[in-house]
Amino acid sequence: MNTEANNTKSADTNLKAFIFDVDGTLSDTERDGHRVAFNRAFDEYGMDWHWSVETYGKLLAVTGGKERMKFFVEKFLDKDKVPENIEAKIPELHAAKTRHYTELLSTGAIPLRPGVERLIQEARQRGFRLAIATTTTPANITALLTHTLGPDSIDWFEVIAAGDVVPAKKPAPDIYDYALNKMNLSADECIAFEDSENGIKSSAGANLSTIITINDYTKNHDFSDASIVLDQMGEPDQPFSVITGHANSASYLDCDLVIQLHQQSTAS
Ligand code: XBP
Ligand code: MG
Repeated sequence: MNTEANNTKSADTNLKAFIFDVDGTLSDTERDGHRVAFNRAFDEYGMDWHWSVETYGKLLAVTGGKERMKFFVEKFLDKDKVPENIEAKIPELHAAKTRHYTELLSTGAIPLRPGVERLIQEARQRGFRLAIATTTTPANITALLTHTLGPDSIDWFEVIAAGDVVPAKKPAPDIYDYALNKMNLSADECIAFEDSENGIKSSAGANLSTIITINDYTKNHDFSDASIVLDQMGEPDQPFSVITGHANSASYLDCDLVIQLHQQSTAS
């Protein structure tokens, strides 16, 4: 069992900030959110593209919606099926996709994953600084946070590093480097939360300890650099399963366990 939560950061940790990925980590947004929004945009533009659950899993090899569409054109479409001027049309299509995605989120269709709200609230109470590092479009984060944690929650994150703010998206470390720089913190003062191989390549590339919560699309990814791999953050009445690593006697992810994992990985 987890011990009772403290109200302050433990004195002997140099951990200062939690940096969260969004898609797949805060919420399972890909299959029933982003994928559906892409398909609605394709329908709106009268295109015969349709990304199945399975195809979308392959397309997730590339992060970023515009980049993903380009990847689809280059690797999945027969040459004679490529629409004229598609490169020029992608930004417009992507804007439509963002509109469909944020509309979908506004219906409350996509909740946060188990344990996310609890961990964020505990981290705030204990004075940890919070940030976001993601490839998704800023409007998508605003919509997700507004319709899950409430509109004020956007201000809980002192840095929201997102989308095209860095040209090289994950797996490049740039988005994490950007967030660290904005917070004026070093990598060993922070910990990252990720769900995917591209995500941990990015966070580990920026020298951050990383806690992984897998999902259906990422369960077979390589997480050998992770501090721990969990099926979910878990709740007191909904224990996590440890895929790899050691949770000591904890059954859900709380700040004490985050501190322990951070200490172990920065000591090694
Ligand atoms: C998330 C993504 C995002 C979304 C789409 O990766 O790959 O591209 O699927 O977002 P990560 P946009 O969780 O590693 O950040 O369409 O807004 O680009
Ligand atoms: Mg992710």
